[in-house]
Amino acid sequence: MTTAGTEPVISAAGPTPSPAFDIHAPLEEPTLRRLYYYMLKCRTVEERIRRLYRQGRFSGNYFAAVGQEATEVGATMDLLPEDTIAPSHRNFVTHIMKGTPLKLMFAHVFLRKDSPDQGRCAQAHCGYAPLNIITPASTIAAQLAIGTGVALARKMQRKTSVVVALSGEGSTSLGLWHESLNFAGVQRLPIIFILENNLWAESVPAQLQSAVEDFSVKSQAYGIPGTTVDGNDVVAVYKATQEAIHRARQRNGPTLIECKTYRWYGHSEIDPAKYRTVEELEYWKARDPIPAMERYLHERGFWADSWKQELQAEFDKEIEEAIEFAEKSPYPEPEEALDHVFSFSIRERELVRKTWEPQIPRRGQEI
Ligand SMILES: Cc1ncc(C[n+]2csc(CCOP(=O)(O)OP(=O)(O)O)c2C)c(N)n1
Ligand SMILES: [Mg+2]
Repeated sequence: MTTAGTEPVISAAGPTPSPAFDIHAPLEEPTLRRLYYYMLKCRTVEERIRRLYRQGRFSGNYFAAVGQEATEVGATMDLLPEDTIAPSHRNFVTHIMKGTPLKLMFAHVFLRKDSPDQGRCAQAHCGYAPLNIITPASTIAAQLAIGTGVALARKMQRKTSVVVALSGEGSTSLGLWHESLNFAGVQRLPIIFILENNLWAESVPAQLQSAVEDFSVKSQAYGIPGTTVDGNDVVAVYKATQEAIHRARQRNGPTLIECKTYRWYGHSEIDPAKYRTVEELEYWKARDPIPAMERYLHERGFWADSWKQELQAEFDKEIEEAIEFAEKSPYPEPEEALDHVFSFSIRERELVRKTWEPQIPRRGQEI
C-alpha cells in the first residue's frame, strides 16, 4: 500500500503500463475473505446504529444501507490512501472501508466533538479529509460534482490516484449527475461513478425516475463505458470496479457502474416504507449478499462457521468500545459551528451579534 505523500506521479511519457485487471480470473482466497469480513462488519455496525436510534441514544437520523453491503464493499475495498471517496447520504459505512476508526464514526453518530468533522454535520453528512473522504452534500448528486473536481485536480497534478463517487438511481434525475459525467467524459478523468440502484428514491420507484431498464446506458451519452452488475454479488461489483480503477489509473478515463441492489429499511429511520410490498422486500431479503457470500466461500472450501462467530465477537467488542468512547466525548461548543465556515472577522461579528430590530419607515420619516 502506498502511503500519503509518496504517491506515484505519471511521467510525461504517460503511465507505466501494467497488466490489466483480469475480470475473468478467480479472486484469491484472502481477497474473498476480506470482502466477506467487510460486508459483515458494515452490516453489524449499521444494525447497531439503528438499534441505538430506536433506543433514543442519539438525536438526528440515519440512512442505513443494510442490504446493499455487496455494493458498498465491492466498490470501495482496496482503495489506496490517496484515492478519494465521494459518498452519498447512504454511504456512511464507506468510512470503514477507508480506515476511519469506529470510535470516530460513533462519535459522529452521537454528534460529538471527536467525530471526523468535530460534530458539525448530521449523521448522513460525514467526510474525513485525512482519509480523502468528501463530506456528502445534502443536495443529491452534488458529491459527484465535487468528486469530478477532485479527479480533475489529480489529473492536472499527474497523480495516479482515482475517485470513487457513489450515488443512488434517484440522483440521475438531477442536472449535476449529467454535468459530472459529461465533464468527466470530455476530460477523461480518473473517476468511477457507482450508481446504486436500490429501486427507490424515498417513495419514488426507479421506473418513475427513468424509462430505461439499465441506468448504465446513460453513460453512452457522455462517451464513457457503462456496465450493469448484480449489486448483491460482491465479487461481481469488486471485479467491475477494479477493472474500472485500473483503467482510470492508466489515464483511460471514467466508468459508470450500475449496481442493482435493494435497501431493506425505509429511506431513513423515520420512514416506515409503506409504499412497497411485503413480497418485494421478501424477494430481496432472499438475495441477502452476506449468506450468498458464505455459500460462495463454502463451495470453495474457504468457510468455517467458527470464523463468523469470531468475527461477530470481534466486531461487537469494537463497537461497544466505540460507543463508550463516543458517549464520553463532549459536545462541541455552540460557537464552534462558525469555525472554518466564515472568515475570522465575520465570525467575530457573529459572536457579538445583537438581536436585529427591523426599522419600519413611516410616511415622512427619514431612516
Ligand atoms: C436536490 C435534492 N432534492 C431532494 C432531496 C431530498 N432527498 C434526499 S435523499 C433523496 C432520495 C435519493 O434517492 P437515491 O438517489 O435513489 O438514493 P437512495 O436514498 O436510494 O440511496 C431525496 C429525494 C435532496 N436532498 N436534494
Ligand atoms: Mg435509490
